[in-house]
Amino acid sequence: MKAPITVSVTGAAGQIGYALLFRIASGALFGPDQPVNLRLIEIEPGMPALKGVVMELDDCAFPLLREVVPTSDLNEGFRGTNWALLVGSVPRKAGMERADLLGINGKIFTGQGQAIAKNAASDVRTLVVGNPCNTNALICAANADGVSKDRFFAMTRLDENRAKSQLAQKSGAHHSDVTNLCIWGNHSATQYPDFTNAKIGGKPVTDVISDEEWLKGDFIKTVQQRGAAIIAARGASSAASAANAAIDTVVSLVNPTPAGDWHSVAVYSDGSHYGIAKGIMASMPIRTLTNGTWEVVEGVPVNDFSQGKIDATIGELLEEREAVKDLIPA
Ligand code: NAX
Repeated sequence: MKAPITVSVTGAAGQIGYALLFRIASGALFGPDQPVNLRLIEIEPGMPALKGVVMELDDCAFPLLREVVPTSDLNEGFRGTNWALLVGSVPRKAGMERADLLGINGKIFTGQGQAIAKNAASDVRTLVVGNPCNTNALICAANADGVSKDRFFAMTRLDENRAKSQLAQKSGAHHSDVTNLCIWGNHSATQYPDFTNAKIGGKPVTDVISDEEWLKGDFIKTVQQRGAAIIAARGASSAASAANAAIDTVVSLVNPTPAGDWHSVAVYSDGSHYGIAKGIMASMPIRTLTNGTWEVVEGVPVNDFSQGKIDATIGELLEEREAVKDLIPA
């Protein structure tokens, strides 16, 4: 029997947590022969609900699930963890400015970064889902002294999956035939779903979908605004699809990327790729080499239209960093 992999999840009693934990416990991250431990982190008001979630996990009697630790203590929550999935954060309330939200959530991620550095396993990798996820991940990485920045990620996979689904529906293809779809930049309404390099059944999207006006207009807008459309329809924000995207992200970071393809995730920019500024967490085309190593895919063509969109979303990330600069140690 393999040694268990420990996964910590913050915001574990929230709606994404509820859609995520049962899939992790049933083997969706690491396969059907890999035991897992779960360390579930909530703030005090969330602990009663978390107790109920743990009772349900017990009642599933998952063969792969070894240990479940519910806690509001960050040191205990990140002890020995191999994967930290940071889902919990404070939602934006009416009247709250974006900068206020950045500041409130930013403080959560300084403490979590420090606790990860102090307690996690030496191979820890951290995926931030809680919004604003790129800048939260930056704060977390900057405060996790001694943990390499290439071990921090922010989730843009939901946006990639949404974009693939839209292209599939428009073309009549199956979404699994859509490849090479990169989300550039921020997980926000400025993100750029790059259709210019995407393929459907191995052919450029622009050869399959001749409606360029739709690609440059409604397609991008639909992907950018999909979260708001889900809220309008469901009365609650995306949860199952967000949990699914978190699982897809980890699976894609653990397994080699199929030849010629890439996946989207925000990584720490060292300033050497596509002219993207150093020191922000920006989504780019990523290829996983082996479990634990990845690289930015080089040479993806960026035309003038794409460059304008990438500049806008990178500009927003730089503004976000400026708004939280006090939380980022030099
Ligand atoms: P919920 O409000 O249902 O759950 C959040 C949970 O986090 C609550 O149980 C709360 O008690 C807990 N929490 C708050 N502060 C915490 C802290 N400091 N430590 C531990 N737990 C804490 O939100 P949910 O729908 O689950 O969404 C969670 C986050 O995901 C939100 O920030 C949301 O904006 C973000 N999303 C990110 C997406 C992405 O693609 N990156 C898409 C979906 C989602 O919108």
